[in-house]
Amino acid sequence: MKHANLKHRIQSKEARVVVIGLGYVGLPVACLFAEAGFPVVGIRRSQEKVDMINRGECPIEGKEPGLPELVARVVSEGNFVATTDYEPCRRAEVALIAVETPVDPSSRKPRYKALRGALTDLGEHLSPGTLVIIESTIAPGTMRGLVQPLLEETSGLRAGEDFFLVNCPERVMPGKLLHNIRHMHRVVGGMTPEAAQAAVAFYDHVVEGDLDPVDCLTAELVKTMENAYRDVQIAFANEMALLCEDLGADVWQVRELVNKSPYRAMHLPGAGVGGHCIPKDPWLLIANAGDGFQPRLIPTARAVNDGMPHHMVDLTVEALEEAGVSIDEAKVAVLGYAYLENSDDTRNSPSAVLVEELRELGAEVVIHDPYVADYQGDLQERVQGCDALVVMVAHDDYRALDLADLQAAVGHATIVDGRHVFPASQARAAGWTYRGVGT
Ligand code: SAJ
Repeated sequence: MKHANLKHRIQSKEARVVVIGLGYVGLPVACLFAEAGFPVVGIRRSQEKVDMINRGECPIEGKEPGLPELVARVVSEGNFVATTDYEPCRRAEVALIAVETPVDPSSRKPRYKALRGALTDLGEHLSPGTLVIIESTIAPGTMRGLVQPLLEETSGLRAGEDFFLVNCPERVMPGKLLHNIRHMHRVVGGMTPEAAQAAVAFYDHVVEGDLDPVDCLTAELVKTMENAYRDVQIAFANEMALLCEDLGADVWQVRELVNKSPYRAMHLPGAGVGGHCIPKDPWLLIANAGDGFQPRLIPTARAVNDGMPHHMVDLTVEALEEAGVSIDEAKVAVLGYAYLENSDDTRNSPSAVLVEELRELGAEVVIHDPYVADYQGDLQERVQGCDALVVMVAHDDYRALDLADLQAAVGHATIVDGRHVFPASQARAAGWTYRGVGT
């Protein structure tokens, strides 16, 4: 299939689309292209999830405005069907891969098991003229070093000659999946300029933001670098919080005044950095760097941020000691288990690290989180008789709390605030023993 024919089929929305991986990236993408009028087949390994989607039900948990309705609509209109079978790839003109790309917790190197599986299965069913798009976040150099060779080896076709190859990194965020796909700018990295052009024509049907055609390496760098940037910024804020604690200052007041200075945007110190992107992408960014590059800032920022849940444990031990309670005799309530405020997502949650360490120190730990099914329930009841409350997530529910109401339920009024939910002066005036990140 010549490039012109593919572009025509894309522009007329006749091009048959396959989306491999129907998670929080692939499912909304598949539905938006189906809504735009393309015939879309989604491929997922789990038959249970495939059946759920084909019933018009959305398997993504958490609040995703518009997504459940969109899934139901495109399935009922017949533009979107899910399957576990890769056979539809043979007839696909656009094949999009959106599978997870985790990092090994000890080696910090990418684990591409899901990506290799998707590439191999697609390659075995790849037809000439197909536009292959990788939306997964990958280490710079992966398109050239893994994706292209594996697709060529399993398909017997040549990238750039027989099929088009693109990296268009996703920029989704839990809670705003559809909004982000529609409105965020996207880099479109083509192994050839023609590939990038075809992908720009494809995304133009769904994306209202800029579509910037670049080469693959640039696209891989943009995505991993934008999240490494955020991790370093958060690490700076956390280190300044530790400095202010040491000097007896209030980092929240200092931060507010620093940010009055032009071009300053000091991020929020906190109890840690969780989620599916920020803890992982900095490691992807530097994964393929050679001996000529010595990463210092990226690993250091990761270490600072990974240290914050441990710092919260130290603050808790300290606060309890001031209240005359030993950690190994304490009952501690942890408020918040999700990695992000007003979310049910617990991936890489800093709270998990804190809970494990508190229990290792002998504390009895109860957990509350209004969004996480295992930890929902009446907060007043959950904190009954606790010696300390540790605030790990700034859920709106916690910001609305009245400390006086809480005090009645809690034994020793001790609070350790990891997200500046309760201003120190207010807590101390109410008679609480207070510790907080940065104060
Ligand atoms: N956090 C801080 N201080 C901050 C900001 C965040 O401690 O100033 C913590 C959060 O509590 C959380 C973690 O960092 O534990 C990550 O928070 P996040 O706001 O970065 O949310 P994520 O992980 O969902 O990041 C996503 C990213 N989007 C993509 O990868 C496509 C990120 O690039 C976005 O900047 C971010 O959403 C966003 O702005 O919402």
